[in-house]
Amino acid sequence: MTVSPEAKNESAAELNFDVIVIGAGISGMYQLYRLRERGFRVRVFETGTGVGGTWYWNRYPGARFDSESYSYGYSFSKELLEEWDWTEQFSPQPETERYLNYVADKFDLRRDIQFSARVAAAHYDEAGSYWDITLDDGQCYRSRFLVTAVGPLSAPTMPNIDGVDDFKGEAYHTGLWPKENVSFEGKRVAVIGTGATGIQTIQEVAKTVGHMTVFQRRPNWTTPLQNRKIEKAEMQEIRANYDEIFRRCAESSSCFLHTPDPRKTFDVPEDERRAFWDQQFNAPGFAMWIGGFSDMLMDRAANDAVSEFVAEKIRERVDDPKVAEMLTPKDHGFGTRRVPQETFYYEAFNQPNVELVSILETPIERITETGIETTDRTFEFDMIIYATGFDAITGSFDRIDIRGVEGESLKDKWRQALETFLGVHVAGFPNMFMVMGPHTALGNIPRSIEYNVDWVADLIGYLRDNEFTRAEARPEAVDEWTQFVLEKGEGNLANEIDSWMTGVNQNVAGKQKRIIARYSGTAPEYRDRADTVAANGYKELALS
Ligand code: NA7
Repeated sequence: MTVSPEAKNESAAELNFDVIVIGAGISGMYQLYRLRERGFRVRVFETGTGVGGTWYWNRYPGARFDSESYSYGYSFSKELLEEWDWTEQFSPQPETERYLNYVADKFDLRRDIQFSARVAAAHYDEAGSYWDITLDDGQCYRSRFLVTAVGPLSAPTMPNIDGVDDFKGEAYHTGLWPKENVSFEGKRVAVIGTGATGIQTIQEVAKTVGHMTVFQRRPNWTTPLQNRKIEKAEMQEIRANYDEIFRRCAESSSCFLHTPDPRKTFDVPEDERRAFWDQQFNAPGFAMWIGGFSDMLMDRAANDAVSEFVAEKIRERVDDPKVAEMLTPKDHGFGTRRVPQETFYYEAFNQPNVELVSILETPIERITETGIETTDRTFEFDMIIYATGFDAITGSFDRIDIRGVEGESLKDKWRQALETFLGVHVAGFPNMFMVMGPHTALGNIPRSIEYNVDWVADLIGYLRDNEFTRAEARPEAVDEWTQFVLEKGEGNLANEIDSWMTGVNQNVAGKQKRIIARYSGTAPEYRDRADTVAANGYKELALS
């Protein structure tokens, strides 16, 4: 049954579902599983034609995990852990997408997921205490609760460059990459953007491209990924070790297998310090970033020192000193933006068919029918790849017309001030719960997702068991949590830099100023606080 727009104000007896979940990525799939387990009637709306969210959309060449595969899958099902073999330390997108499809099949999730269903609007009805959800094809559905599982990095943004729509060749945004095979052979390809996505794309496309021109605005610090195959025997060992792996993730500050070294940079003698950095730099994954000295992101001199160490590594690998200089960040220190992981990224710039253009030196003036014009050159291309990122953290919310009590718009509210309770609740938006919303612990995202989803499932279960139909964060709880998040962000050098992590996107109107968009305390501290809220009967929420 769907609710006609005219029938919207009828009684709550007209509820189509207990809970509507937006998004069938890692969060939405698990939320569905948990809620269905408790007997709720759930419907998930998903824009794509398949499950996987990030790992459905980001099928660009070279897309893969930067976290160890076995620390990044679901941990909730022993059976699933028994059955699934990861074949690489850092799973490539096709394998991850297969994994998430396997999960969907195993737990029979698809029957409650409506694909090709983009949620256009979600309006709260105060009289009936329910949410009316409208899809972009006009269908309407009503549910008591709304869970947003929309992802912090799922609203792709094109660059605000004149003529973007004029180009007549092939054009792709990495976050909207087509399912069909895309060939680069013999083609003149432009890549705009050198974030984590651009770097994965560039190093992969370089393998087969005719000629590639990389348009770089600000370079990023990177470290070697050190990917390798996982053989069957090693997978058996990993499997036997899962309890320990997930325990380590749970105890670490950002849920990664890596954890900061408690020592301070300059307390360690220089030789030892360099040996430690060498070891971390050459270790797989985020060892250097997440596993650095404890003051790396708080002490400017410590940050300068580690940055200089990584700069040396760039100079060692890039043949042309001018190109090496261009690839070395000047405007931010190591780790203050998300550190992309690379495999032969720098070596790509030693290829004769790969060129680097700094658009800080020679800005792009416009995109034309046949290519790109900078202030000093005209380039002709067969293909332009936009690796220009996302309207992060709040962007996916902004793209839905979400309205709470008295029709207040969430987008407008957050433009005034980003305030949440535990990153799950927003005052004035009763019965709406966010998984991986702003101000939650992100870190190793699937680990954080599992915690968030369980917490939300417990809350919804509690509301049903106690016959509450309305739950809203109390203003004082929102103030206190927001204050806590702001305090936790103080002194963190990452919060002084423009990046998606600080909510800045020059391509989106109104997102030019830095905000504290993420919770930067530790995950254990986050869980302690959220656990206490639940254990004390959700006193921070007004329940009725
Ligand atoms: P990022 O990290 O936001 O990177 C986007 C890149 O695109 C970055 O190099 C930007 O330069 C560049 N960009 C964006 N807009 C423009 C315009 N208008 N002109 C030129 N260059 C531009 O996004 P990613 O997709 O790489 O990664 C996002 C996260 O997803 C990643 O951290 C992982 O956690 C997964 P800038 O740095 O702004 O100068």
